[in-house]
Amino acid sequence: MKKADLGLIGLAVMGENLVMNMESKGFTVAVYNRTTSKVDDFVNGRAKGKNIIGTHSIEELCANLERPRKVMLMVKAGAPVDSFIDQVIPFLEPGDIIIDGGNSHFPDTIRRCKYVEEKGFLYVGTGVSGGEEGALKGPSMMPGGSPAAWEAVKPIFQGICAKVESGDACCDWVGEGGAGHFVKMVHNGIEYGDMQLICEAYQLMRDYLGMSADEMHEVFAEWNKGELDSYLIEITRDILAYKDEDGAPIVDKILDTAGQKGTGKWTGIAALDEGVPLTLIGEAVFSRCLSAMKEERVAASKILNGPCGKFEGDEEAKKAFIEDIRCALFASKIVSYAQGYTLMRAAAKTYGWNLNYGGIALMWRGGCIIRSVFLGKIKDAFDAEPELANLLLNPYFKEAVEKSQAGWRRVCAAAITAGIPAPAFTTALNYYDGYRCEKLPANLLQAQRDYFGAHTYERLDSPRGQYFHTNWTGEGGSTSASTYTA
Ligand code: NBP
Repeated sequence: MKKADLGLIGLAVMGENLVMNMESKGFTVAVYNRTTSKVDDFVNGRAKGKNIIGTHSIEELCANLERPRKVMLMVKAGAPVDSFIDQVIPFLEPGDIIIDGGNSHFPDTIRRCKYVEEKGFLYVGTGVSGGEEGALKGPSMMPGGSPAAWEAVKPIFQGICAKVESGDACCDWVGEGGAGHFVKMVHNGIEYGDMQLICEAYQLMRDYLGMSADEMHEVFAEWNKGELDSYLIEITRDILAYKDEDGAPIVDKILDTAGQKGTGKWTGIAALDEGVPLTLIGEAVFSRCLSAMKEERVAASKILNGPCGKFEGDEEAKKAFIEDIRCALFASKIVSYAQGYTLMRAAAKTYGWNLNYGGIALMWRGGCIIRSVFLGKIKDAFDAEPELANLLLNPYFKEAVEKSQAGWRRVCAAAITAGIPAPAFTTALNYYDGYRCEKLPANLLQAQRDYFGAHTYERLDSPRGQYFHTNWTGEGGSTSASTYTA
């Protein structure tokens, strides 16, 4: 058998399916797994008769690879990745490439890329999105790392990734070091946000409008035909129609406590580090945290009072309110992506990445969990203006928000009045109103900081960068604290 084009370590759901995908596109793949019985199960099962080489040691895996060797890790993020890097390196020659396709935290990828490059090899940290089906049929891929590795991995990655209608690949070089994993992290954060927005729409329909799962299924089916056309709206439509064995909607039987694996949290932390308001994703992460406090919430629900308002209106008014919810979802989603892109722009500056924002939208346009028609519009926006400071300023999105905002405001007001939580809808609206506010109350805040800590302030009637301190009480001296923003 000819040597393999790529060696893959980690035969769990993602690894196995990526291997099957690569093989189906004409690549030969060698595979290895820590628990080697899984290699045997795979080559004697799904991989039987295919151009897939099972190996039982890393040495054997590397010996079976064409040069430059490409060894891809699809293992649990964290220590296993470092451990495999050290196990693989002794069997590599200069120019060989280690690829990490797991959900690694981008600072780890920055560190690993440097480490592997210092040893004379190349490193790629790539986001892979789309779950099991994506891995098999075409994921969205977001590679970054050593630029010299891209030419060698490009034919494989662009061969197996998702394609949009035009045939363009949902995979392109993102940037150096941890850029690929950073973009994948923001993708996951946006996924948290999109899911939370859908859940808020669902709760308003269920609790405020008193709609059944079947009725909501119809609404999501309708929404999926328009501006909101996306994978997450589509699966929500299908979930709402799915019945348990007794014929009742299974969604009604699922415990309302959400899990999370940390990528949303990382995105929020990155935003805090960069000083970028990423409020919607933040609320999405905290909403999962609040949902996880089930027992506490059940107890509190018996103690803490507030309105449990129900919609009072005829069928026509109800229909109009459902359209308002659609508007709230759409406008909030635009805000979420605007915030996510602002974070990427800030990180690009911090880490020296030259990110292609339109290209990133294209990578997310197909194959991944947040895939949607909407991302095509984001690509258009950044293609038209690569230096666009905020998506909200693009003419298409500006108009879309303006068209949606009356309904969006009615939904936020109704949710607050009725006592139904809508943290993502409302934080998005607050961001919109804050971002378009020429004069925020931070003048008072600066006065407070200066009053208690002599932190200084700038004045409207003086040039930027000139700092003043007032002796507010007449008791302090004229010494001020140094002026910096942490
Ligand atoms: P898992 O994240 O469950 O990882 C399973 C693999 O990691 C197996 O090969 C396992 O070997 C290996 N592994 C573990 Br667990 N602990 C190890 C250790 N201490 N040392 C060496 N190997 C170890 O699999 P997955 O869901 O296929 O995900 C793979 C990567 O892709 C992860 O980083 C994940 O976050 C990412 N990802 C997953 C999805 C998804 O939808 N599942 C989507 C996108 C990205 P063993 O067989 O010997 O236990």
